[in-house]
Amino acid sequence: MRCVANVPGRLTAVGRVRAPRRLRALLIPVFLSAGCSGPLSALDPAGPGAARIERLWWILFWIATIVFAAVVGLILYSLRHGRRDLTPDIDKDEAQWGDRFIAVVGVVIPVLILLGGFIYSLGEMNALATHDDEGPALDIEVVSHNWWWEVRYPNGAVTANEIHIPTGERIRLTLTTADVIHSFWVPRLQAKMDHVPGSENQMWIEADEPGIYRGQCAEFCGLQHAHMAFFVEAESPEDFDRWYENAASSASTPSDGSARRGLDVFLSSSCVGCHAIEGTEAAATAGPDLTHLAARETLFAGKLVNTRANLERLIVDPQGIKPGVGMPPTELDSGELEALLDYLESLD
Ligand code: HEC
Ligand SMILES: [Cu+2]
Repeated sequence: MRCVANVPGRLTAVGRVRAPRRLRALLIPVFLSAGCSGPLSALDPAGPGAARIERLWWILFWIATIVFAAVVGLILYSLRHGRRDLTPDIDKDEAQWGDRFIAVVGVVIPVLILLGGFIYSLGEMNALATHDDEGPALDIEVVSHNWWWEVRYPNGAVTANEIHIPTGERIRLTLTTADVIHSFWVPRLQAKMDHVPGSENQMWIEADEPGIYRGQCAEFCGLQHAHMAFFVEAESPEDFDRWYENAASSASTPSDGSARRGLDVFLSSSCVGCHAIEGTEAAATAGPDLTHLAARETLFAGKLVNTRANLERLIVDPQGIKPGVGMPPTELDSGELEALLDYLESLD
């Protein structure tokens, strides 16, 4: 009793009583992560790409769990039944069995498991990268910038940080960058892929159900990397078509007095040097296209909700909201500012 740990029977008895409770404590993080859902969870797939990744993840998880349990089991077994007498009086037969055991459990089984996992992963990677033979339903160009996403559609529609797609269709994305390396990642839809300076990468995305799927730049790109979010907005094909047609149309020139004055403020301030509004002479591309600004949910790559108050903050103090952002503050008198806001809010 003085020296409990040295008495084998005791040790296992103590171990047997305590193991389940300890095991349960060890499993808590496992169950917590298994319950992972939420907007950025790759284990909560909303399309066929992410579903493949989720399946692969669980297969690897269970293989690792079984191997871990087997190794721990063998350790416990050897603690209990292993030789206590370490004098080199080794029985010859036992030694031979030991060699075979090491060859099978230490070499053959690990090679089979690793090789199987490798081949299966290669197949999945290939499926995630391959496009449809008939060609994609839609080709969208995504140009990443410090720190926002420019989105260009084949019909001429240009938007920012919000990528509308129809559900149930395989959409091809062509990824390029205007500056440094960024990485496009919508965990609930697909694997991530980098935007690399000087080259063009392609990937596909597909969403099963209508919904808003959050994306995030996944390659550190400077001060506001964390505030470089975006959203994939999947809509039924009918809703998408409605959005798509409107998104390609020019901004209507306001007839109403204040918004009309706001257009003049826009065209006579620095704004016109960085932004485009289709249907006006503003055609610069240093900042997001604002043609249908009012139809967007968020501003500044997910940093702000699109409200009048936030639009005002963003014009007066962009550096206070997103320090380092490529947009300078603009000083306007209150009449000009109200008119400009009226105009920006009319861009739906
Ligand atoms: C030097 C270039 C520059 C000037 C001048 C400029 N902007 Fe910007 N603007 C940007 C950039 C770059 C962004 C994107 C910033 C980001 O999200 O990181 C932006 C973002 C915006 C956004 C948010 C758009 C979105 O979808 O997120 C609005 C609205 C906007 N600017 C309006 C204006 C107005 C109005 C003016 C004039 C008073 C102006 N900007 C002047 C570069 C500029
Ligand atoms: Cu980034």
